[in-house]
Amino acid sequence: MDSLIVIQPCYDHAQVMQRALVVLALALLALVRPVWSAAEPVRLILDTDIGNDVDDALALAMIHALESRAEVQLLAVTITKDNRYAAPFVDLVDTFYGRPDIPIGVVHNGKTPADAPMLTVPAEKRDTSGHLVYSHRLTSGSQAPDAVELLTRILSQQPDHSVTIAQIGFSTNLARLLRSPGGLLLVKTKVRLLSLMAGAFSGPDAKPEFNVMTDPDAARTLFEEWPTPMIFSGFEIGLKITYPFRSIEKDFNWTNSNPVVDAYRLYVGKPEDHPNWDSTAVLEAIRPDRGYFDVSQPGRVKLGPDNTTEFTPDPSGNCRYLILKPDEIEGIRALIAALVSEPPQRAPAVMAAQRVPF
Ligand SMILES: [Ca+2]
Repeated sequence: MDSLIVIQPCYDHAQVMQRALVVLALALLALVRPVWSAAEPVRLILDTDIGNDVDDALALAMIHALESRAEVQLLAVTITKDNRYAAPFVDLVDTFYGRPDIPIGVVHNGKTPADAPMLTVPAEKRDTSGHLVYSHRLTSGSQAPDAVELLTRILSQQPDHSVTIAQIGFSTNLARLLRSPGGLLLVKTKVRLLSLMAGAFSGPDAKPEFNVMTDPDAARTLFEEWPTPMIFSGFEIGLKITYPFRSIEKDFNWTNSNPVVDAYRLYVGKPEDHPNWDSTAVLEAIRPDRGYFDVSQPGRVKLGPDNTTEFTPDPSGNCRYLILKPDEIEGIRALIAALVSEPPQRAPAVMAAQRVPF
């Protein structure tokens, strides 16, 4: 008689339970966000007086590099320099970096209306056939919406407490936003951080700073009424975090023409490093958790008698300011230069042309 082979189950009750628990755990893991997934890009609005210094243009190029790395989404650019070429210049930089549809808003009855070669020359630059070297849809700021209207529309469309604003010029637009109907509540609801290049915090010898003293009434309104956390990059920060001229010379071989390089050469006018105040505020806005800088204790900022910025420690205050770490200066300079000079994700809409000579 053939022997009867009884096949026993190869698992018992405890093993069944163990496997069920494993399956359940895997299912739960699929429902939650994996810890290794990328963070959401920072939703950023850039408010700039572009044209008064080249560091705004460097900061804008850096934003495009970080957007290519999915670290930031540039929602809009609003401008506080009341010059017709400021918006076309922003437009042509955005277009050069492959993002021609970023909304642009302009100030009306604003400060510093004077023309600036770093804006007008790239905006009008043509090749030997007469075509624009840097294409742009705006030929004048008059074709762009009002900055406060644009800020209101863009903020209204965003999730609550999701937007970071980098203000790297005067406070004209943001102060007007606060004073517009529903503006304060809109900011309180939608904005999570304001990172601004403004003031000077190096002690009693600190002098009035350009962004503050150009529109002190707006700065006073902003400092007293802005309802979210604010982080200040003071004058003393960008003074040390210069942009290296050797980067202008060596790091842009991937293109014959770059509007930011043109702007640098036109504005600086000689082969030297240049303070890069605005890029530090933008870097902190997009990468606030990297520890590039120390930050002060919380406090409040108010205007002194000569439009200096006076910081008073206060645990309930919404202001802090950046403090340089001496050992980090060279690293931050190199990082910013690498980002600013990074090629666009998509091919730039540029035709061959001569670089702007000194
Ligand atoms: Ca600026």
